[in-house]
Amino acid sequence: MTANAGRRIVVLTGAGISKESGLSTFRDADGIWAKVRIEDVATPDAFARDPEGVHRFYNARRRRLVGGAIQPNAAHVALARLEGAWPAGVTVVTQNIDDLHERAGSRNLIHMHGEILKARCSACGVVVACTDALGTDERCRECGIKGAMRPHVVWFGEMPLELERIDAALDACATFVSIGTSGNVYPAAGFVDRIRSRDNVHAVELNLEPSEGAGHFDETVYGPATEVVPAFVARLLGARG
Ligand code: BJW
Repeated sequence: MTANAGRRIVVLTGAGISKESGLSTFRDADGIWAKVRIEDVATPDAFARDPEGVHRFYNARRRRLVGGAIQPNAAHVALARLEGAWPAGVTVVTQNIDDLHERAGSRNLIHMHGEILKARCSACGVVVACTDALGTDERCRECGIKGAMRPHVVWFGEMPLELERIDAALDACATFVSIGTSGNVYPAAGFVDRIRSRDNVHAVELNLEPSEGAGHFDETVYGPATEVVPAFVARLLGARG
């Protein structure tokens, strides 16, 4: 373990961390993109063309998430434990739109691709909590416009959220840990390169299999997140000295 004990950690998570909680990944053989086309559900054009179809896709995923069967797993819990025990600070940057990190207890958390349990008015920009189905009949509580409420998620071609805060966290971290992401989607896939431009930053990949950018990490551990993440956190906390 060469991570610098006592210094800031940034953790990037992707769909793989929630897989063992029962949520599908995107690009695995049984993933979401094997069942629906990106162009039909995850672009602004798709929403303009077929808002009801896009709502159906997100309503089904939202219903599952709040239904009770989907719970944080040992990997989410381990990261919350790390945040509580690491005085220099831990920032979790998640690409996931589920709420499993916060349910596990993570607090310093950035949802760079948005949150499925929020809706946003595309007319006035207001963001509201949303645990029920959305539809084109919905009226914005703020501006009153009908049909403009959309899932508060980041589609292809849209700007990810809180990039300035993420850049600041990446620039200040001593350890960068990437968990359960295939490294296919930018800008998240480029974070490891960004931190590589500084000296003394340790980059770790924890994933089921090597990601697209596996060669850019100093340390790699492959296995299910519920096994490799708790073991990694235990090792990190044990090495504090
Ligand atoms: C396990 C496991 C277990 C399994 N344990 N591990 C060229 C052409 C056109 C566009 C582009 C281009 N180059 C770049 C772009 C931009 C584009 C992009 O990256 N496209 C690529 C496809 C090429 N990006 C964007 O458009 C982004 N915006 C943007 O770039 O704005 C401009 C900008 C300019 C300058 C600076 C900054 C920005 C927006 C991207 C939005 C992505 N949205 C989605 C949908 C969100 C809502 C929803 O959930 O429906 O986000 S797509 C989908 O992919 C979702 C995810 O967050 C994202 C990443 O996926 P993730 O998490 O990596 O999942 P998988 O399935 O790919 O991988 C899972 C991994 O887990 C695998 O490795 C498994 O092995 C592993 N695993 N089980 C541990 N048990």
